[in-house]
Amino acid sequence: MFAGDISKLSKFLSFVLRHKPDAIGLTLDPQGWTSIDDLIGKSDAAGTRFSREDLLHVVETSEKKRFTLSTDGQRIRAAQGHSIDVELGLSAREPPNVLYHGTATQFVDSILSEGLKPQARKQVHLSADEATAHRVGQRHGKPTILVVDALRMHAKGFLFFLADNGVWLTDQVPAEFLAPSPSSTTDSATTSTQPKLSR
Ligand code: HQG
Repeated sequence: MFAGDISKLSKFLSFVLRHKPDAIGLTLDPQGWTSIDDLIGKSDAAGTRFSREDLLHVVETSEKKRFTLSTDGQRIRAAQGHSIDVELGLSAREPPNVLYHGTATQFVDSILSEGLKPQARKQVHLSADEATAHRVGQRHGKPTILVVDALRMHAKGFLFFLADNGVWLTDQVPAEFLAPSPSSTTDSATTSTQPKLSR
């Protein structure tokens, strides 16, 4: 049984499945999958002990559905959020008319001048609804929601992908397709200074 807080196990899994599998000597296949037995064994050897039941508990209770199980239940991968190279094998699809990106207010000037970039991750993350975008933005400081003119981007040839957990992904969003949401806060209070990976 996992000795710590279950959210710590979730963060550990995000760390190895999105960013640093080699930190515990784990190998992901090109689509980001790894064997659950291997993950448990290598984690244990590296000092993080948890059971298959603990792992399934994290997968099932993750409100963001961060992790996906293979249909045979033997493998696991992060649904999105990678900084390492994986080919998730998602098909490009037509996005809704608009998508949303939640960010910290102090990043907005930079984003509106140079566009939305994936920073440390492989793709930009977009949400289908403003409430989710608000939660994403709050992770970095005082949130501002940006509206992405997604269908117009799509019409111009930009590709959009829908991750296993409902997060929309695209390589970048040029500034011309971005505008602050009218419902977004414009307060200037901020807490963080630089975008950084929290998971
Ligand atoms: C910002 C969470 C300045 C961008 C969430 C963001 C998501 C710029 C930060 C997932 C910029 C990167 C990803 C520019 C982008 N100038 N700042 N030109 N372009 N940025 O964490 O989208 O809990 O890598 O606005 O729910 O915040 O981990 O991306 O603020 O789905 O499962 O650079 O992570 O999911 O930060 O979050 P991140 P994100 P989990």
